[in-house]
Amino acid sequence: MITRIDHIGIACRDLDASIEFYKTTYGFEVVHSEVNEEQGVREAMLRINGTDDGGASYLQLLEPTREDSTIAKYLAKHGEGVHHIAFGTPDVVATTEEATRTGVRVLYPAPRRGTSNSSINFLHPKDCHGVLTELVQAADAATPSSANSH
Ligand code: CMX
Ligand code: CO
Repeated sequence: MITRIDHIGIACRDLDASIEFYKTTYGFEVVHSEVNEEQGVREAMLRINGTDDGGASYLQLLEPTREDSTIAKYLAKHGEGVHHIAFGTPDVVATTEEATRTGVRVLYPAPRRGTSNSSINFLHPKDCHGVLTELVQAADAATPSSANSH
């Protein structure tokens, strides 16, 4: 089940320059930043709307940390721009299984660590009409089993 847009991921050559652009043009503020070495990114999350309880929507600005990373490869081929969309779900494993059943390729056999210790997986863009699609379960999202225990 997908419940919201979590973020739009944007590939940047210079993270600080992109942050400055979104601040100057729209007044968006960085609410979180981190380096995710597994994904090869330095990233900043800019909140667009919502609250901090996992219900917000963000822009995720992504700068590569190494030349062999996904974002570096994307920048070399396409230049800066929208890289992926990310849907929020309370259960990333169940949602990826639903996608697999419809014939869409899921990129990881099990979820990996995303921003702020979220659990993430990706659907292949070639199976999603050209859109790289991320599925995100927030770290504090209640899973169906834990929700039932209350
Ligand atoms: N959106 C749409 N199409 C894309 C794409 C994207 N972001 N990235 C690649 N493609 C297309 C390419 O254009 C290419 O199409 P053609 O064959 O028609 O030219 C095809 O997919 C293969 O592209 P590639 O450059 O050879 O790229 P790879 O197959 O090596 O990688 C993918 C593509 C999706 C497997 C890889 O980007 C990936 O593993 N993504 C998931 C991880 C990720 O994106 N991490 C960074 C963000 C982390 C976060 O959000 O927290
Ligand atoms: Co993302």
